[in-house]
Amino acid sequence: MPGSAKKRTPGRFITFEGGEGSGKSTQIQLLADRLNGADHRTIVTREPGGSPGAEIIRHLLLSGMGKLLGDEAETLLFAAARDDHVQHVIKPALDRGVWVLCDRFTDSTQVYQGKLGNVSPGLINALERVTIGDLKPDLTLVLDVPAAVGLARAIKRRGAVAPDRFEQESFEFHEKLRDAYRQLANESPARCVLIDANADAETVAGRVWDAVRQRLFAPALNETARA
Ligand code: Z5A
Repeated sequence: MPGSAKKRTPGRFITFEGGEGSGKSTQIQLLADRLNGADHRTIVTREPGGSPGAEIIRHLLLSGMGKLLGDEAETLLFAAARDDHVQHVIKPALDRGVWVLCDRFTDSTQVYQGKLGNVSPGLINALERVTIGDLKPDLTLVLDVPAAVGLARAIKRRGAVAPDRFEQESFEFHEKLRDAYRQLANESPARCVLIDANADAETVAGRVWDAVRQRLFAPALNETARA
């Protein structure tokens, strides 16, 4: 009926970042359950991957094939996967008013290929402009655990399965990774929240929910109160 249609809540874009075994996949699902329970339509997705084309590239990257091509070519593969994912999954979902929860996004490229790799910020930023344009996450949750804790969790989960291309990196690499993520969260305080993820999953989920409420719900509640 004209004039009585409910105003659609805009979709929100939340990304999860952090090192190996920091608990992103666990927390993203717990947040999705909570948001679904609050009647927000959500999708959970991941990078590299998240769309059929990007999942093929993921397979290539995690097998170590991308690394063999060199640092820049591997970065191009991450960008190609992101482009497909953004065009076919993330943007359409946000346009439909769906909340998109994504396990890793551009910050992973900035940290892994940029701060820890040999790829120039010029190339990384140019690829970012091409693949995402002005699509920035509304909120990025950076899960922070000591490298030893994250690696122990990942090793326990993996069991007898062979480590992938990134799991093979040294302990020192994973410690630097943690520092780089902490620095990133410090540099972008308007978008990022650093979450102490060195606790049981339920406690961490409470911290994640507090951050989501404060950053994404409190402003809307304040506006309603002012109206
Ligand atoms: N990469 C890149 O280089 N550049 C890019 O642009 C992008 C990615 C997008 C993808 O790896 C790799 O690609 C990634 C960076 C690179 N490499 N690394 N490392 P992936 O997708 O295969 O894996 P991951 O993103 O690193 O996530 P992960 O290792 O699967 O971990 P997680 O998702 O953070 O954690 P989890 O699966 O939720 O938990 C791990 C285990 O710990 C599991 O058994 C849980 O049950 C357990 N767990 C979870 N939370 C807890 C708590 N709180 N206490 C105890 N145990 C817990």
